[in-house]
Amino acid sequence: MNTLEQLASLQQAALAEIAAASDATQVDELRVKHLGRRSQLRLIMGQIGAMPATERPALGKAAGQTQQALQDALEARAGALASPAHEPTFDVTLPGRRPAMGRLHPLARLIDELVDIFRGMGFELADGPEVEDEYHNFDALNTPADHPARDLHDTFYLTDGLLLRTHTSTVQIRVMEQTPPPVRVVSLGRVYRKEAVDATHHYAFHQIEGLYVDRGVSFADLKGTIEMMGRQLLGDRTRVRFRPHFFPFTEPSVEYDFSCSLCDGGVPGCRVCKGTGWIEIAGAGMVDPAVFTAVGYDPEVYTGFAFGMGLERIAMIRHGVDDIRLFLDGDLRFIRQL
Ligand code: FA5
Repeated sequence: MNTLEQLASLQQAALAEIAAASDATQVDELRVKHLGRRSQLRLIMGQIGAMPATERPALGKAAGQTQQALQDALEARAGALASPAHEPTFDVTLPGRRPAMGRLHPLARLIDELVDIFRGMGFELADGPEVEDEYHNFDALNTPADHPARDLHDTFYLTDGLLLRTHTSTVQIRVMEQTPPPVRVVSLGRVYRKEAVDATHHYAFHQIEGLYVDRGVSFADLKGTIEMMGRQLLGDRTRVRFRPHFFPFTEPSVEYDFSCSLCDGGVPGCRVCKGTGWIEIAGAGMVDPAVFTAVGYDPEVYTGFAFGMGLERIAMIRHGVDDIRLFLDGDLRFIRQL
């Protein structure tokens, strides 16, 4: 590399360093490095006197230009760093801003908890589609087209005989179609009904479904399982009350209530149980033999229980919330309080 080229490359490298300087101290250091007595530029300038006389004027001029360019750049950078744009524009003594922390929706937390409870009792998790066919939502569950129980589960019909499932009982059928007994599953998910919305009813809500089929499963197993769930969800003092009911897909059928976790037994005016001491929770029963026949299980060999429970109802009790719509509206002011 001849001297002219050396000067050019030195200048290029020094300008890049100066442009990258981020404070006044660095600018000063670069001034010493590139223009100081021991700088490379000074070294080159010192050697020019010994060069052939014909080359000296051009070299001297180039060295002077490089020196000027570096001086200008150092000054410009120092000026830029001192300008108001580089002054801190905030008060560094102010407390920091907290990052917004997300958290799980109360229904998502309840779902996780129920999964844990039932896994602990040996249940597996099953899933099924929200867009269902009439067969899985009604017919296989012993509810043919002319059955009056269909009226109670009026839903949103799609084309091609499809509908939005009205309950998670559809998953019972899907599991039994795929799996030979014994089965022990829970399924949690969203269901839909063409329902007038009020404080305790929504057109889209969540259910948990449980199904246990084996040889010799009895109503006592159902009671024990439900009681265990109630205690783990709402506390050890929780009691369960079974009332006779009707579902086409279970026989006998019940509705069950949990004792009120807020007043524990009928304090007049309790906002959770309305003073009755009990809260209606869900439906359950022993799987109807007609359902076993529909899925190819032998009803003479196998028995089983099933239950279906609304998750919003549980969340309402736990958090003392008296309007189901609050859980589903997505209003963060509400969700953040739970
Ligand atoms: C059923 O859906 C049955 N599939 C339950 C069942 C499963 C019975 C297995 C037997 C064996 P029901 O329509 O009662 O039953 O609804 C069950 C629960 O869902 C109710 O107890 C309630 O907690 C909840 N629920 C029902 N309708 C609504 C609604 N519109 N909004 C919110 N929750 C509801």
